[in-house]
Amino acid sequence: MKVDPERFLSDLHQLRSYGASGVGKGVVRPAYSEADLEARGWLAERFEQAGLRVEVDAMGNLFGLAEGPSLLMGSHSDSQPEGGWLDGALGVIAALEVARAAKEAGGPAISVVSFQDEEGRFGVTTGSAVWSGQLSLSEADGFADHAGVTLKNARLAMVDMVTGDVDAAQFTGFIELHIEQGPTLDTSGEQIGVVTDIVGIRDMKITFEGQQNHAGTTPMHLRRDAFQAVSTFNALINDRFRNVVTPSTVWTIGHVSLHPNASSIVPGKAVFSMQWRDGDGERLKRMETVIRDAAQEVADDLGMTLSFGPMLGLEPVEMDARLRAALEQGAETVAQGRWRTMPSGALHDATNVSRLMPVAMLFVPSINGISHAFEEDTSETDLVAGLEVLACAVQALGQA
Ligand code: HGY
Ligand code: MN
Ligand code: MN
Ligand code: MN
Repeated sequence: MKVDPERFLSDLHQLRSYGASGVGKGVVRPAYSEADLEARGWLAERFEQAGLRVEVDAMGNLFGLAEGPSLLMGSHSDSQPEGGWLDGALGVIAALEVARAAKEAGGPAISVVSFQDEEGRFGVTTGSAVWSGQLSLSEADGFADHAGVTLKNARLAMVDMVTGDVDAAQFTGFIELHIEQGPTLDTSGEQIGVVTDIVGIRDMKITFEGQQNHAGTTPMHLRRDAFQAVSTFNALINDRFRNVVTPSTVWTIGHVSLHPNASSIVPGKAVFSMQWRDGDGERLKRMETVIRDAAQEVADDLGMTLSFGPMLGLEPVEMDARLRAALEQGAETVAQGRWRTMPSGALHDATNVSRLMPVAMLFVPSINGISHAFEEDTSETDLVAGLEVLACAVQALGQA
């Protein structure tokens, strides 16, 4: 089976043109945005030209299906609000190239998918979470983005593309090529990472409500300042996590909205995202206890009302041994020792798909370890190496 690096790179750059940010190679292609729909329309055409049957489910997950039982490969093509050109897109285009090369070589059968809303405009990996039964469509429909748009309304933009459900039983497994999005491979000078496991995640909204007031006339000791509550809470969890976490545990307050968000008004309300990740499900639970207790303590001390929003959570998953062994064989053939096995600190659609079938993942380096930013990039040599490893692995697996 012979992949075509030029065709692969040209499609990768074409996909980047949908929602190009004009800064570096970055993209702005949130789920269900105009750029996302343009990209999905073009991907559907490319899937068809590759001899794949195009199916789109109610969430907007876009599939290119081979005849009969097939190995599924792919990722997502939506981006973060300030996204990199490769996050997700690499996995979709590499899968398309392997599917084309396999078809040209007379087999094995490879199907391709671009999942929807992996980047969580609405929820965490929403498209593959609904497809894998982790979430119902009606639950997902109730999710809203930061502007208050519901997923139910947003996905109406794709209604003309929807063809129906796609049955997971036709697939023998799922392999996702992705950029590492971290510094490990870039620092070690290795070209390939074969993933061992994907961390688990918890993501929930927390609200502190105090008293909106005049920033000039309200003495400090009389204030019930919602931002003070957030910053006190943050300091408290950082202190208390010390005897719960390991060096690979991460936690992030990435989104804070203050009301009314004006420099001369003591903020009366703060709604913020609390996200934490670790490879150990029990540790995620212990961290949740620390978070809830600390928030309650701060609310009591500062005279705030406290509320917790819905918590989205995914458990850590192990990669499938057979698929991983095929990727390791491909890595050795292509990268001759310049490769390693490693966990994934980022979340991926493979986590949800692992509920339905065996999954495995492959990484290529991110330059300076940067991702979820316009400057995200990977050398063409490493991109092609990742594609070659996928092709080797598919041949090592033989019939899908
Ligand atoms: O946040 C994540 O890990 C994923 O890239 N959306
Ligand atoms: Mn991604
Ligand atoms: Mn991402
Ligand atoms: Mn991901």
